[in-house]
Order: sequence, then C-alpha cells, then structure tokens
Amino acid sequence: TTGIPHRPGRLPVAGDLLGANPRTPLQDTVRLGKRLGPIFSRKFFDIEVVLVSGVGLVTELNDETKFGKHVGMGVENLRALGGDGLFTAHTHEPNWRLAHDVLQPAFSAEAMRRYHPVMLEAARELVAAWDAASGPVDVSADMTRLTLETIGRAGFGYRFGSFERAEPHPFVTAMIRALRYAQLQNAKLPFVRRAFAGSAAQNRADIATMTNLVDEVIAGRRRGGEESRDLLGLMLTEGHPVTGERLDPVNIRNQAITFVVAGHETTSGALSFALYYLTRHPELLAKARAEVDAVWGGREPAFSDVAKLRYVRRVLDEAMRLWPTAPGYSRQAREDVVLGGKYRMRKGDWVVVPLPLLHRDPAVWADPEVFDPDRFEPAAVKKRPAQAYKPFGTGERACIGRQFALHEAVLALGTVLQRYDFDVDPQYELKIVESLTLKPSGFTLWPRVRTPAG
Ligand code: MNH
Repeated sequence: TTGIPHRPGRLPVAGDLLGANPRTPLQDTVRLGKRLGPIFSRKFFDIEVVLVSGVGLVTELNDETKFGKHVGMGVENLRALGGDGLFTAHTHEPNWRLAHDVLQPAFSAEAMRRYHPVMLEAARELVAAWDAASGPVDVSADMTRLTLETIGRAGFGYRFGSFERAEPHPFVTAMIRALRYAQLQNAKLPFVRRAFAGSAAQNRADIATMTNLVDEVIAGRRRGGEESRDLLGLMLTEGHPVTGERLDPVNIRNQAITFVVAGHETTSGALSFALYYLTRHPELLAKARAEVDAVWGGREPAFSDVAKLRYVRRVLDEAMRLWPTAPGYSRQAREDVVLGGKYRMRKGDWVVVPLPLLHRDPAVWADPEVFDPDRFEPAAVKKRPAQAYKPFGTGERACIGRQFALHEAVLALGTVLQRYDFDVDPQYELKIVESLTLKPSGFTLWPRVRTPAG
C-alpha cells in the first residue's frame, strides 16, 4: 500500500531490519509508532505489516460487519500449541462457535461466585510465601505462581504446587519458551530465529511437556468420575445448549492448553505492572490501600466485596492501558473496503492493532505516559470514544476470561495492599520482557507485613 508512513531509511531488500530487535518487537513498534502516527508499516524482506493505532481507524476496524479477527503473526504461530482451541481457532472453524457456546457458562457471574473460594485459596498461598520472605521477591514470578494456581484449580481442579517450588513449574518453563519460539517465528532471518528462539526440537519437546500434563489431568478426571462444573467438567460433560453437540477429545486437549496458558500469563503481567506503578507512586498506593481498609477492613473479602474496590480496579485498568499484557490483535477485511476513506484493503487483507499505541493516542489521552487511575472514573470514561481502550480485544473474539481475570486481579491486589508495606529498589528501571505477552523483568519488592496500627 502506498502513502503509509514507515521508518526512514527503509532498505530495498531487507526493509526495516535495521533498528529491529528480535527480542522486543512490540517495544520497537511502540517507539516507532510514537513518531509515525496513527497508521504506519514495518517491512521485513517480502513481508510488510500495517499497524493501525489511531482511535478513528481502530473504530472502523472494530466494526464487526466489516472486519473480523485475523489469526496472524504470533497467534498463527501458536497453532502448533493451541490448535483449534478458542484463542487460535479461525472463526470459520466449526469448533470455534461450538466451544465458545459450550464454555460461555463457565464465565457467567454465577460461575465467578464458584471460583471465588479457590481464588482466595491461591491468594492465601501468596500471602504465606510473602509473610515468610526474608528479602526482596521477584514480583512477576510470584504473580505467575498465583495466577497459575488459580486457573489450575478453578478450571481443572488441579494444583501445580507453584508455591512449594523454588523454580517455576515445568509447564511454565515450557510455555515461556514456546511463546517466545512462536514470537520469534516472525523473524525472517533463519540465523536470527536460531539464535533467539531455540530449536524446533526443543519446541516440540516443550509442546509435549504441556500436552502430556493436560492429558494426565484430563485422564485423571475421567478416571475419578466426579462431577464438577469447572471448565474441564463442562468440556467433558456438556453439549451445545441448542444442538447438544459435544467437544471431541483432541479439541478438549487444545482448549485445556489454551486455558491454562491464556488463563494465567496475561493476568500475572497485569498484576505485576499494577504493583510496579503503585510502588512508584506512593500517594496512589496510599489511596488504593485506604479503599481496601475502608471496604474490607481486616477481613478476607466475600465474593461481593471484590467488585467494591473501584479504585483498585482503576489502578489495574490504568496499568493495562500503558502495558496491555496481550499487546495487540489483528483484524481482517470481510469484503473490499477503504479504511479511513483512504487506504484500500481487499477482502482478506489484514492489519495489526498495537494496543499500547492505541492506548496512547494523543487525540484521546492527555499526557499519555503519565500513570493516572482517575482516567477511569466513570465521567472520564464516558467522554472518551468507546474504542479508545481495548485491553481485552474486540467483538465476538474478545477475551472470554475478562471477568475471571478482573475478579482474580482485584482480589489479589486488594489482598497484598491490605497486608503489606513494600520496600522498593530505587535503582530499578522498568524493563519489559516480551514473549508474545508483556511482563516486567527483574522487578523486585520486599513485602513487609503492616503493623496493626498502620
Ligand atoms: Mn484473554 C482472548 C486479553 C485473561 C482466555 N484475551 C483474548 C484477547 C485479548 C485477551 C486481547 C483477544 C485476542 C485476539 O483478538 O486475537 N486475557 C487478556 C488479558 C487478560 C486475559 C489482558 C488478563 C488481564 N483470558 C484471560 C483469562 C482467560 C482468558 C483469565 C481464561 C480463564 N482470552 C481467553 C480466551 C480467548 C482470549 C479463551 C479467545 C476467545 C475467543 O477467541 O473466543
């Protein structure tokens, strides 16, 4: 497409290869987008990707009559892992609609009520670990422990035992490598892929590690025969609400892997970023904690207490504005269209929406780099275009786990604010690792149990 800005000094064959770091494709895109504006392209050899982040253009892209989800870039590379599971399925694959309809009840308000006790249980394990800490803890690692225990128990009745392990669970180690491998398959130079992504054999082994674990969990449930209305229970026993059609065993395995991965990796990052920003802004931390003290007092929250933490929720919303941990999605034209009255797209053409840039669109957000949870006060939200903030994606392919993630995250953040003061490392500067998702790297805090008077 002509007329779309790109990095100055594009090379005839290699394109925009210079200045691209295979470890940080998203952060490179953000840096570039701040200079190039609401639509721009990046080209590597024979592939040119168009990135769209202006709110006007994104509003058009989010119109479901004109565009739909494109399984592309990182998501397509995950098909080896997720197959036709919900996240990696093409919308036209019959298993997408079938699984979506079968699993929807697992994400109802009533279902959240059932998950609340196991979410509390995981939060208690985090608290036990932090109470025992005799020095700084790795925040991203512990948030991953928390969210993995939560999805394991709420979804599958399975304990990974993350808090009893010094190292991450083997599932997590395999998953991180597999996600990074998928991300790196976008690199066009074979030696870059080899140097950064690890080998295809390692990737096969990692996928086998994850597959074997979910196969074991599923087999255990089938043997045990007990009824449960968790995710796995629904997949094994429920048919489609209208047709009665059931999920097949291969698809159930794909869904299980999908839900363990999608169900913890992004929530963990969101919690970590929220704690990063709160501990950098003591006045905001004090405000959030005052809310927890006022609403929860010294008690453990009941289900209905969680949603009452309006300010804590805004802290998470604002953290996901700056660093949405699933940092983008792709949209594909259903028919020939002209985007923004200017950019011709044929049926099937697709573009990427880099969310950190949408969430910094200067046309919408004043001082976009400033962390300010008050941006999510209802009056402020009402004044913004509806499509300006999309951390959970858009349309029928938007995140099915949104309520699950938010209940879990508000509960966990409230719990640690209620219980701890934090010693920060004043030297730390935010460093973000990318493995399709985003997380703070090397971010530590020393949690100190608050004195009762405080
Ligand atoms: Mn989730 C889809 C972000 C938590 C399960 N999720 C998406 C998409 C985004 C997203 C963005 C759309 C991607 C695309 O269009 O290609 N998800 C998040 C974030 C969090 C999150 C930022 C936490 C914070 N997600 C969760 C949790 C679960 C989950 C928790 C499960 C328990 N997400 C999914 C599934 C899909 C999805 C499944 C795919 C849904 C579909 O296409 O039908």
